[in-house]
Amino acid sequence: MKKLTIDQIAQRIKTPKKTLILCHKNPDPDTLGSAYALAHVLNYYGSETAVLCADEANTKLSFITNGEKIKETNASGYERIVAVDVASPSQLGAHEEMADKVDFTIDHHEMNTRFSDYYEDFCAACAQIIYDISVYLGIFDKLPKHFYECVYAGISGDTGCFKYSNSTPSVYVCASRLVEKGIDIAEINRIIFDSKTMGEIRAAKVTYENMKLLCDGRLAVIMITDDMKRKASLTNDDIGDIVNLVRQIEGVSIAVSIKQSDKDLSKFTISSRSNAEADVSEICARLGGGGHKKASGASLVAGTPSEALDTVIKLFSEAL
Ligand SMILES: [Mn+2]
Repeated sequence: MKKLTIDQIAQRIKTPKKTLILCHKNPDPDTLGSAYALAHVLNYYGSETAVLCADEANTKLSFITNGEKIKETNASGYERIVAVDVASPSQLGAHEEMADKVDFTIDHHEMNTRFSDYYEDFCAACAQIIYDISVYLGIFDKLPKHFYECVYAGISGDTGCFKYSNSTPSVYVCASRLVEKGIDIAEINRIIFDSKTMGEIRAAKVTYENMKLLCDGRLAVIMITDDMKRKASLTNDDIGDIVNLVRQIEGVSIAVSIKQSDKDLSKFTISSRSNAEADVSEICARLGGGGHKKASGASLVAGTPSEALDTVIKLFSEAL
């Protein structure tokens, strides 16, 4: 596991090889934008590329994926495998066993487990690192418009449309150079932030009806069981962002969503957000997960939903 300098990662990228690019499970605009932006850089230097993810991308993000079915990509026959925005092997989901074969990782998570040679920078988005590499290589101006759209989508996604505390001056400098390229930022941001499916609207209704406010309203928890999903006809995409719905409530310091797996009812996925000082990545790390101080996730095995709920409430209320 070697830490790579920007020059070393640039040299590896310049070496043409048939390359498979891995995204993290439940793909968001940053992992997808980073993968497709990196593909453009690799293609520039003669590498053939394909993108693979354990879960299919939300159809509204097809402006990044070009509508490709990235869950169905054939994973064999590549000379090199790389991972973007992937903090640990478990983040590869069903492709976890491929972690051993990864040549290098490009990532921005402080909790990265460094499972391969890696290039890291703890900036707002992994896509910002791909931008930095393109600038270092001197090819930023030579790439197709889709590259600028992908980088912008990744950065806008991970900064909550440039409003989170990770929106540093360098984020705005990078965004400024992307806007200069004439990309349609209003449409990209509308798709990522202001477009909801009817399923997402139903998920919001279920969330507000079932959330629990604890610790004098400072902890908000929403549990979505498989049964609740069935009754309201909710897909995993529909409930993808519910943690942010309860995070909006005034007075809430920590928001947590718990989602029961539809494949294995004893498995629960936890997403957490901190509005204040509490470091949710520390709490998630205790469950074997991780992420950022203000946004982290983990998995939990429990006999029943109420058992999972009790564990989560106990852990997160301790942090308040
Ligand atoms: Mn990211």
